[in-house]
Amino acid sequence: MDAQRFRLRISGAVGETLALSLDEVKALGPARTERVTLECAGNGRAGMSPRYPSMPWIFGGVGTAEWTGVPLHRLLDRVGSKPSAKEVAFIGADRGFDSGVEHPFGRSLALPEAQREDVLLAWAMNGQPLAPQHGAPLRLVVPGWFGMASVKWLSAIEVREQPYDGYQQVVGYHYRQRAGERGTPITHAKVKSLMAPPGMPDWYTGRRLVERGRVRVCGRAWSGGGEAVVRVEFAVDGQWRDAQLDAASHPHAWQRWECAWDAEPGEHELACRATDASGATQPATCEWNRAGMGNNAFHTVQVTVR
Ligand SMILES: Nc1nc2c(c(=O)[nH]1)N[C@H]1C(S)=C(S)[C@@H](COP(=O)(O)O)O[C@H]1N2
Ligand SMILES: [Mo]
Repeated sequence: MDAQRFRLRISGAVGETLALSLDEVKALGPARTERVTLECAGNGRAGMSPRYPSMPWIFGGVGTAEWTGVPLHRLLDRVGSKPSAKEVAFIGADRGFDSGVEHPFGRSLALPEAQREDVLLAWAMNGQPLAPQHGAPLRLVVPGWFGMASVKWLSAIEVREQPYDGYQQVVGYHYRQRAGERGTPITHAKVKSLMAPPGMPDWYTGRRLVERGRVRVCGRAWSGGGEAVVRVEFAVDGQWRDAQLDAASHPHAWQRWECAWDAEPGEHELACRATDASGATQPATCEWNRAGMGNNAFHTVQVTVR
């Protein structure tokens, strides 16, 4: 998208309809930077069987970045939402088909959620201008939610009195057992942890080869909805122990954890699991759902120690 010609339109149940240039968006108020872990709701889909024919994510559909932008509520305050307003819809510039239905990528949030101080209209990532693949020139960043809420290539905002019925809102992003059933909308990310597998890999199987002796295994843990991770456990062959966990220094960014392991020769299974402040923890296997969403089963790694 051409940043010079870019206009963000805001309309609907507002006092004033606007079309703002990128500079006008930046001038809405002081910039704010948030460190946010964004995870795709489909991360882990490859581990659910039978597998839905979408991106076959294993573990890689997650990352953490510092997003700089202006709180969306400054724009909402500026245009003045009507008392009847209930939701805010965000429409990206990209269009496509899913199951034969043409639609733009659009998502909505309830008004109070959209008014949170940390929901940003972001134009920078890690101190650099937003890259095209991450939504340049402007994207929404919704901390605590799975990635689909953070609409990229943002082109229009609609303040609504009726629920938004876009395809990605009502058909996509639900936990469902069967096609066509109503299901449960996907919102916040779930509690999850990953480890950096120690040693070196056998490429095809992913099994790791580790030298005997003291090994420091480290990883990251996060949760959604602003819940901090309060505990990470690490297991060797099913024997769980507490790992050392860094405090949550940013409310929506993953936390580092580490655990020492005295590796003894043989075949072993390593695992990690996190628990958040609400008490939610990771299951050994995640309940299947049709689109392969929200798989937060333990991360396990098979290791041969020599
Ligand atoms: N306009 C638009 N925004 C979008 C999407 C999209 O397809 N179109 N994908 C969403 C999904 S499913 C995810 S997981 C995140 C990915 O953000 P990233 O590419 O910066 O990692 O963007 C979200 N925003
Ligand atoms: Mo996603």
